[in-house]
Amino acid sequence: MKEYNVGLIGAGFMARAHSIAYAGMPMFFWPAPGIPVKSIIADLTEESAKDAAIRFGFSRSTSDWHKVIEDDGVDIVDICTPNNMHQEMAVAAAQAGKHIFCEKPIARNAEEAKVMLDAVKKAGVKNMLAFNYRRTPAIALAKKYIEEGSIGRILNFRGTYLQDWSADPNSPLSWRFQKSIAGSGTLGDIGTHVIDIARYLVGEFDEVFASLKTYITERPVQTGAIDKLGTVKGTSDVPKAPVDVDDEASFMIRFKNGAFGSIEATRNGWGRNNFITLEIHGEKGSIYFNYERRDELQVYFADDPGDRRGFRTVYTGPAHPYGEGLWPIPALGIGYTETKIIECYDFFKAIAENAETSPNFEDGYHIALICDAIVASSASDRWQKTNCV
Ligand code: SOE
Repeated sequence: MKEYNVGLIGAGFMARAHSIAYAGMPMFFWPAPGIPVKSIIADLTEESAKDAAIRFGFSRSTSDWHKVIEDDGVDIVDICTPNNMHQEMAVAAAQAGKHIFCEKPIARNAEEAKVMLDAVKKAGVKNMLAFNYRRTPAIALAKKYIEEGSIGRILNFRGTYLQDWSADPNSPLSWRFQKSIAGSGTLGDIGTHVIDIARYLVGEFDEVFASLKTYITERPVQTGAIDKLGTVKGTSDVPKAPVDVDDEASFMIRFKNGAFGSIEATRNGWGRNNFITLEIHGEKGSIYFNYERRDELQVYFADDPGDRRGFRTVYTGPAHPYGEGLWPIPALGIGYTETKIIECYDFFKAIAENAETSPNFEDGYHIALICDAIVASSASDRWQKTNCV
């Protein structure tokens, strides 16, 4: 079985999730499409990189990410850094002929994303973005229902992604609140996950009408680069600096196929942790999903006899997409980790079979175009074409 050496850049919580996926993938999916070998990891300092190598199981470490890309033995470069680094790293990796797995969103804006897309196309390397939620078996099952025509032509998509980790004004000004690093706030960070799912299940966006809001306009300055996602609080004696990204992104969508949609995303919704919901209405039925009950998909069929109509709950398990590789009986529990393991499996499969990856940098570029249109719509208070072709 072919081994693929992985070079990982970054050592935060996403790097941890990816490292677990590399270790776990062949344990879940066997025979594996390839064996990930955790070869080298890069972080900001020699000390933190070494620490990460021990913790995440990499053979070597470096404080210079270029070394990961220049390493002849590395087959796959995995980018788990803040968004402002994605373009430079991905272009360098593509030029070195490495396959690329990159955290979402692809970049700060569509211009950067286009440079990345051109680079991977030119180099002919595999490229994938870590929009992991579409790999939740229940969402993959929703896709199956839709493709089979079970709920008919899609009329409406309603999506939410609600969190509360930034609702406290004293949670510090991490890179996620700085436009120069993140590109946008809630929109790029979590809104893009639902945009990815909407494109996956319904289709391409034609135009958007959006409202972006910033509720907490300054936050305590953070010392150190570690992204604690609101778990570390600043205090009133810590100086504050401005937030220049959105806390909340709400937008309506006209899909190219005629469906209508809406998405609301916030990181300031007290009481909501990772509340991704989807409600999809078709001409013949409906689908509902809530990530906080992610083993379940709710489906409703209008052609059920009148006295039997109602949403029914399907518990995902071995009979469902990816189920055979996961757990032997339904409802043992899909978690965030499983979605990352499935994502890793699909990426390795695409490499081994020389097949197309999904979502790839082309998808990422389109999502970036959509985000740019959302920003423009919010500023102009008008519907905005996405320019996705
Ligand atoms: C923070 O909002 C975050 O870590 C996102 O960056 C991830 O993409 C999401 O999966 C969980 O929340």
